[in-house]
Amino acid sequence: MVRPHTDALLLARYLANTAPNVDLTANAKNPTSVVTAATIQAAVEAMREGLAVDVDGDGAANSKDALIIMRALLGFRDATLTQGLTFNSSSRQSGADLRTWMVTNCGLVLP
Ligand SMILES: [Ca+2]
Repeated sequence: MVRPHTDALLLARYLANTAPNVDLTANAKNPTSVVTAATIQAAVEAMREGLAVDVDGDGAANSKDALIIMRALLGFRDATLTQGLTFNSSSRQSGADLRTWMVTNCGLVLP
């Protein structure tokens, strides 16, 4: 299960981080998880390079995408999902389009 307070938080931290090999899992990892920080970083880098988390379709996987994923996992919809975000060059800009893309392409089960 993908959770906003662990998985989405880790994604946000890693997508925003510019320093390699930093453990960004402090207070953000499920205590029962045996996945290492290095494994998480490798997974996020693979998603970033393949644009697998380019939710808005602007050609970059970054903090904006992580925020959209976190909001969606928390149940945000429609205008609340996109409030305060800029989508100048994004191919997906509406809350409905973003949610559909995450369900279809990321396999997320959204509330
Ligand atoms: Ca993006």
